[in-house]
Amino acid sequence: MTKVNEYLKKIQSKVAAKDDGQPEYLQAIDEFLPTIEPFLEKNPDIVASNVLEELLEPERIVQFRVPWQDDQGNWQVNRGFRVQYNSALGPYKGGLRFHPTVNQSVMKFLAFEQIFKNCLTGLPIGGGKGGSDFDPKEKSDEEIMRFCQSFMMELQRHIGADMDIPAGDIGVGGREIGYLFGMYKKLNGYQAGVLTGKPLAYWGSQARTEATGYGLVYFVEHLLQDKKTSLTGKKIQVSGSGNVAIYAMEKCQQLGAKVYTCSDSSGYIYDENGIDVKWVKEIKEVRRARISTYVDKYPKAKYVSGQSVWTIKADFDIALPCATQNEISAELAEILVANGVKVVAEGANMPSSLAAVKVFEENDLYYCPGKAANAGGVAVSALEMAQNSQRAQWSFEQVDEELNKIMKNIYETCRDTAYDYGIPMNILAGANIASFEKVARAMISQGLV
Ligand code: NDP
Ligand code: 2IT
Repeated sequence: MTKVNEYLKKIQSKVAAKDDGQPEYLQAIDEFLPTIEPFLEKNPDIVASNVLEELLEPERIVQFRVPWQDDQGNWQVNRGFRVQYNSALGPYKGGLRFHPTVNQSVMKFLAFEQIFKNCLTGLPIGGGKGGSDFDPKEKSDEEIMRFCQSFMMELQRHIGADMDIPAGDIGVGGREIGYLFGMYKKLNGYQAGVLTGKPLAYWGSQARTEATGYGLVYFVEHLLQDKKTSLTGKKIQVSGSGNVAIYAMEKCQQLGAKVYTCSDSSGYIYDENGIDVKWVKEIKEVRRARISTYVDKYPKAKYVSGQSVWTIKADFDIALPCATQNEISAELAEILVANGVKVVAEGANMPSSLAAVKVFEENDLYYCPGKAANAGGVAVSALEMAQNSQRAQWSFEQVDEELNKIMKNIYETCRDTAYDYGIPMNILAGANIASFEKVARAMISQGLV
């Protein structure tokens, strides 16, 4: 074992001992640490500084009680979180997730990934994440409003336009951001820049709704162009049917690819004629209904209840997981490989298990990790902050063009960094090394704080 390898193992076991019982967080760390080994070998000053161990400790974690009243007058209580992980490159920035599976482990893995993702955008933002184990499903608008107001009553004391800027994630979209913003304003006065993903009327950014999905597809298009091909005619498999999935499907179709699948937590749709994205928008954004109702309009499409979309055995070129963490196990990854998939690009955060990533690497797929491929959402959030500071609102075309440039830059940074370390097309290692170097050097230059 080399000295660096020994050092990494020591750090890994320290974190494992301290954060025992946080499997998602430990998974993110286990995925990260081995990939930076070649960088540490060449940069002994970073090892000597022990900045890595400092980086693995979140700067601050806030946990709080969120009491709210349901429509029947019952008192309900949920748990709220904000993980302010790292501010070396700017104020904490990252989404809020409302989902029953939210706990400290999930919040920490998301915040950890966010540090490196935000760094890759090249914009001045640190890493954070927050949320609650509140389940927005089947709640009335009034219940959502009361919950968001109570959540913000506490969160407001920890955030600020130059301090920590939340946005959306699973279960948090324009409606929730609106209620959260209203309560923040009541308590602190109007500050446009305290949340991103705001509706356009009160200074949200054009193209923020589309940004994660569009950005994901731009990333894939830049990779394909590099390999002398394009999305035209490609067969695409998508999971999820929320914000990221919808706009990924839309952009794939605009660029000439055909999308056959989408899903929600109840089951999946396989439409041989290609998914009708407008109809999915109607189902999910307007009716807030289940994806099973897709077949009401397209009775020839197949709906399969209770199964993962990744169990489908058919010809596909590209897989875009856009639902949630660990949706692809090693077994499902083997099916993707057998289907002929050549590119896996993650719209979701950590949708592939560690064993699945290993399967992709062993079979020479182009594996594009979430922290690189789904950075478009937070990148446009940072552009929203810039617009809010300027008291200006840019056009859709201007934001979209900037988004595409940022995704190209992220792709090239990952590619070139991997190449420099003798691991060509290891986009995961390229992403981790390039962003770790920048964050670690910023931390060292700011001293032990
Ligand atoms: P949405 O709430 O809009 O949609 C989430 C989708 O994923 C729904 O179809 C949902 O189905 C499905 N899903 C969620 N949890 C589960 C689960 N445990 N099992 C199966 N399916 C599930 O969220 P987003 O589209 O915003 O987020 C999707 C992913 O993209 C997440 O991993 C998020 O962290 C990531 N992401 C989001 C960004 C953004 O800007 N919004 C930016 C970067 C990454 P159902 O409705 O049945 O729950
Ligand atoms: O995972 C993510 O990058 C997001 N949910 C978006 C965060 C943001 O601040 O826009």
